[in-house]
Amino acid sequence: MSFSVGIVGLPNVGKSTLFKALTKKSVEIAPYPFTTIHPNFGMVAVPDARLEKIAEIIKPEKITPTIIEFVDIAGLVKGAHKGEGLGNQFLAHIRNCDAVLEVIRCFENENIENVLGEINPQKEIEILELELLMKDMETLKNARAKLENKKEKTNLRKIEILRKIETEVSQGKSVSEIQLNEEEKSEIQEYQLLSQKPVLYILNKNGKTKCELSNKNNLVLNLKDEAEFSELSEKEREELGAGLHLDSIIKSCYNMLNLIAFFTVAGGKETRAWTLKLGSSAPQAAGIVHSDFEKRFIKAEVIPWQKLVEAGNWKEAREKGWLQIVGKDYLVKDGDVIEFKI
Ligand SMILES: Nc1nc2c(ncn2[C@@H]2O[C@H](COP(=O)(O)OP(=O)(O)OP(=O)(O)O)[C@@H](O)[C@H]2O)c(=O)[nH]1
Ligand SMILES: [Mg+2]
Repeated sequence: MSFSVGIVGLPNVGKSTLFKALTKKSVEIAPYPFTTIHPNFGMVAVPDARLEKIAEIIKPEKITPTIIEFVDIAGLVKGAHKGEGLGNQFLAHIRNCDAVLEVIRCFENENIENVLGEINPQKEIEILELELLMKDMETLKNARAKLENKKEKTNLRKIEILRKIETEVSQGKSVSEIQLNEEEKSEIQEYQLLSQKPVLYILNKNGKTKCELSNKNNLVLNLKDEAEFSELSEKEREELGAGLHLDSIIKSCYNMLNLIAFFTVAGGKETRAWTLKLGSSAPQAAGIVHSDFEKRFIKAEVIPWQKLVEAGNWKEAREKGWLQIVGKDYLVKDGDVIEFKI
């Protein structure tokens, strides 16, 4: 299981440039709108200093980081929910993602068409938000109409929930901003509503353009530099004094998805990081390592990664009594090193 993050924004804002910097895949990047039509998919290793530290003491044959998927999606324009531009198809690709990176154009360059006609992050965000909201309205309406047509009493509660959310969305509220209880959340889960997904804004800036966003989760970067620097070796970057910020993007995505990492050492052969939703149990973690393991889970040995590093190896940790034996109810913590017993 891997989590995926969709790269979204108006045409010609630098989405593919960001994708290339993150994934090192060569994709088409051009100074005209709608260069990307079909989505590009790429897997990226999640940087984690803890994995390196564990590997230093375990000295495995192999070190495997956990991964996150990025999807470079076609540019969206006003009216996309009605099929303008590359419209609906594009919205379907966002639906399949767990979180969204919105690239906002803050660089000036008269040779690269600015679809908005000006640099205005707030306005750009409003266009994007409105399209996602309109699409969600449509999804909610269709879902409700379908249930109403069936005339089954069991649907009454769900219809009520859909109507409530529809009303709030029609007033311009993102689904992520609406207070929902567990029942409501679970009733709408199947629709994968677009405005419910967590968002990180990337302000793509160069030169002295003033570009700020208050009270939104955002990073200010120069994506063209990031893409160019990502092709250099670490030594070349040092000489230029060019820092890369891609790690902070990847980590921010990880955090906004409420993900945690746990580690396995496979008896010393492979030191590996895995991704888990915060609040998952030990058997669920086992199921990520191997689909069979969730059912066959009996117990597990667990140690916080710092403790393992301090002990120096697994055997020593056991002798010190630092390994905790846990059962099915144990909730995995970020940074746990786990050995499953099946
Ligand atoms: N000056 C400058 N140019 C940039 C920057 N980021 C991207 N560009 C250029 O802007 C143009 C569009 O970049 P793309 O990455 O193709 O943009 P996109 O958002 O994927 O565009 P579509 O796929 O058409 O929606 C290219 O010519 C890039 O080289 C930047 O930070 N500064
Ligand atoms: Mg593109």
